[in-house]
Amino acid sequence: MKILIISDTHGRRSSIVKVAEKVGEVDMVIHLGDIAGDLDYVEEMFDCEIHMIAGNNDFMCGLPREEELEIEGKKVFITHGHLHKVGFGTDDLYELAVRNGYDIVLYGHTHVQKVENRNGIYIANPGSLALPRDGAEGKFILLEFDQNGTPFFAENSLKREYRSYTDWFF
Ligand SMILES: [Mn+2]
Repeated sequence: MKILIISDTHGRRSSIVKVAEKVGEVDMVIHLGDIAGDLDYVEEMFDCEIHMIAGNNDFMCGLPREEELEIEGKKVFITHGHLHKVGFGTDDLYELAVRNGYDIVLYGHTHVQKVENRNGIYIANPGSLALPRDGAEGKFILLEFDQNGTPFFAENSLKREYRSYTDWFF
């Protein structure tokens, strides 16, 4: 199962087009907020299961602020992050994960790509597809699982040839 994780597209549709062209077919898309009106556009671009949540710039869009998912037997929590002080780090999210038994927490908002494994809990931010603060190129993550169910986060940018677990190990 190949999952595209994106965030903070802020109305820049070209970034959504670029990532769709780059990754080709995926099994699921998760958008972590600050979509800025492009909900329908995201739905159009990908023909698969899509989960989107509201960021601090998504007003009256009808999206949930946060969502709990089960993916490949893992308990996954998705949030934009502005309600969890992510500007100061991921301590809040980590504590939330411990309290609720989440295996994986995905967030955005900082526009900086970051994957952490804190005592076995994965906390990952794909960065911003449109307005990265960690370089010139839009960032995204491809999430896959190996046969033991271990998640594998491939940190990607729009510029580089994309990397995925399957490409590396098979
Ligand atoms: Mn934001």
